[in-house]
Amino acid sequence: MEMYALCRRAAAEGAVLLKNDNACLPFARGTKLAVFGRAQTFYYKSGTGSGGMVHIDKEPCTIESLEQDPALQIDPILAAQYRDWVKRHPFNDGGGRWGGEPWFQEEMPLEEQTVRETAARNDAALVVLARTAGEDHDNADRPGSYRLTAEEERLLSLTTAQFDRVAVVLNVGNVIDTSFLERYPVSSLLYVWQGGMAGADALADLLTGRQVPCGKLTDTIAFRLEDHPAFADFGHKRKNRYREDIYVGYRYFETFQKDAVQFPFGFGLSYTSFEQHASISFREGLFTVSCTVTNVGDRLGKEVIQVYFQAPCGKLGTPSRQLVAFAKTKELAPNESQTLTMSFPLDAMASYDDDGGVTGHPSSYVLEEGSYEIYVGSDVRSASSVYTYTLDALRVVRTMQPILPPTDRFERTVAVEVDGERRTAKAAVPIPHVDMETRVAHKRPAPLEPTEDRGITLADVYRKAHTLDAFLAQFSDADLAALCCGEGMNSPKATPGTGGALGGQTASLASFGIPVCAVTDGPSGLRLDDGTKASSIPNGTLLACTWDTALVKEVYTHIGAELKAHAIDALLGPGINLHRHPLCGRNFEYFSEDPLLSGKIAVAVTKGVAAHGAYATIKHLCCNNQETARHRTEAIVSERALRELYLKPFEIAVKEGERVAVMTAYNPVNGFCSASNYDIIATVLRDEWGFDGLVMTDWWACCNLHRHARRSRTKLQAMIRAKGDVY
Ligand code: BMA
Repeated sequence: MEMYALCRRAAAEGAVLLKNDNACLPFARGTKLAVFGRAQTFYYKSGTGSGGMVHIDKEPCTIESLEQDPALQIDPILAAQYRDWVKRHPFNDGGGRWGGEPWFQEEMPLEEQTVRETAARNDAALVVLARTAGEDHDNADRPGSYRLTAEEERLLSLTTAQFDRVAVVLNVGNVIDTSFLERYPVSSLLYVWQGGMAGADALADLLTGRQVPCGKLTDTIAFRLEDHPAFADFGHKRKNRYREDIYVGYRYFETFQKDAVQFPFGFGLSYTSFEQHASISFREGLFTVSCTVTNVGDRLGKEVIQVYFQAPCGKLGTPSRQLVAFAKTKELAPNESQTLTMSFPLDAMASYDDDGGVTGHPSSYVLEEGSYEIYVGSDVRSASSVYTYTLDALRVVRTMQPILPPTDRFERTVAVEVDGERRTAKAAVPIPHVDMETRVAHKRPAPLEPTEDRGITLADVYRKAHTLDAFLAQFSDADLAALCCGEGMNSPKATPGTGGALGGQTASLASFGIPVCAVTDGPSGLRLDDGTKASSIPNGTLLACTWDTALVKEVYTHIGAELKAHAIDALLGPGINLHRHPLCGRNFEYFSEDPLLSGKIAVAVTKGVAAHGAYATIKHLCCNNQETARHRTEAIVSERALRELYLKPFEIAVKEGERVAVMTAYNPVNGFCSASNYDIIATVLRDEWGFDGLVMTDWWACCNLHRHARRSRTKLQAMIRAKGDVY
């Protein structure tokens, strides 16, 4: 499918319909529609920073797409009033300074009389609210960011007072406060996120019913921001103790605070409705879920089936739900059925004992004895139990090397079972003794005996005419040092406008036949700072909300073709850090609060990019979960939370993806800068996961050789020691 049409379909498939009273949507053909909200005069195709900035021929604009749509009659008087007002209050891009763009654009004040007159002329109202965010800037718990501005509140108040049907559309990068649903009788609520170059057209397709919403939330939406478990430990400039531990998102809310949830993880409405019947079998350590979905409504539609489990609370304490598999139907006509098959191994339900062996098996993934409940459904809350697997005795699945002990003592959330209910409790985070310096010393590779230039080239190594060691032994120290440093942005040695160049950037390295490799951002399309045009695709959150790995792969296959056409070897994306907190400025690039979904979408991205020979760079390893003080704020995390949550998407992408490169994060984790973090790169990524691909740092990242040692942008031996490749 041609790229624009594909992006248009993808942008529609990732939209999430959360409310649709009295089938307000889709608007029937010929509906006279009044479009409110100054955000109609533009469209956020992505967030700001490196995850955006894709140059395209024509920027999308919501009101233009709606006016051009033959199925809608847009009120011309109101549209003119907005255009006229915006002429006097133009879009504020912060003067084009990096990170200068505000998160929102000022709302046009409305008179009650205007709304009353407009209501007399129209059948329904559409209210467009929009937000952006991005690199270097988190969102904030204030009007114009997470919260509505006074003008936006007034807009909702006046429109819901004058119109029987009001649909609210959110063109946003992050989840924002939707408590307004409790204050105003809004009929429909549709998250369209930031849908790339075709996003405004996709919105028209959804409002007219040409496309049926089938997106599902990849985050829990809580009524109150302060109920989010990471609320107290987010945004600090020096350190954040991850005291919520593994209880992030629905792992917290479904276990401890169900009533704080406005919309649950995995939830999304359609214009039609489905019935499902699931069965499950278990053979040789593998569960296979079979679910037959039937469209029992009167419109085409797609459904996403999700499989969750609840492990026994046991000694470790576990969440009430964990996503373990999912699949999406094809487009089903009314009365049409499709049977989806999803499987997962018993071992996928293991938990990691980082607590000095409270289960008797320290540093091990274990399956504690007890009942494992399997749930199947179309969101985490309504999924129903289809099977109970009982384990008579604890099983050790795998014993690991303990890594990266937290650098602070603090109390973390744990789950304890009281009268059959799981309650939060606090327990001291374990600080296992890990003598990394000794381990590093033992693993130092033997030095190569240098030789003179024997004329061995990289191509000879590729052809296996010579070993890599024989090739490298020819290098001078200056050659070796040059190989460890990239350059850019906009290096003249690589495709113009790209974010970085690495490999054979010196005459000497080039003489050994090492090509110059070009790398460029980003997750929402090729960012070419010289203005070269490229396809601007839907943002990461939107693509994840499709829950459709085949579609994501198809979109990124086109990105792979564009990379090849521009002689670019690696895309600096996908960003796969977890949505640990709703305010993180880069959530729009990232996928979800859930590690499995994040990992599986990442795998699809890598397979798409690889289709034409390029690499995808999974980033930022790890715990880049906020933008405030992102270069220096330390993430202090338990080993269990690292392994079960923050490393997990990277593990899945490395083990199941294709042509994967890795970018480490700016921030330190438990005292060590990610760029030079021996345990994350050498112990886990290289030794445990067997990754032998390229590991690059983030741009101008800091390194440190010892825990909490002074951080420096020149101490690259720390990066090399940790088995990173390129600074
Ligand atoms: C850094 C990070 C990365 C990005 C890189 C190159 O600041 O934001 O995500 O890929 O710049 O632009």
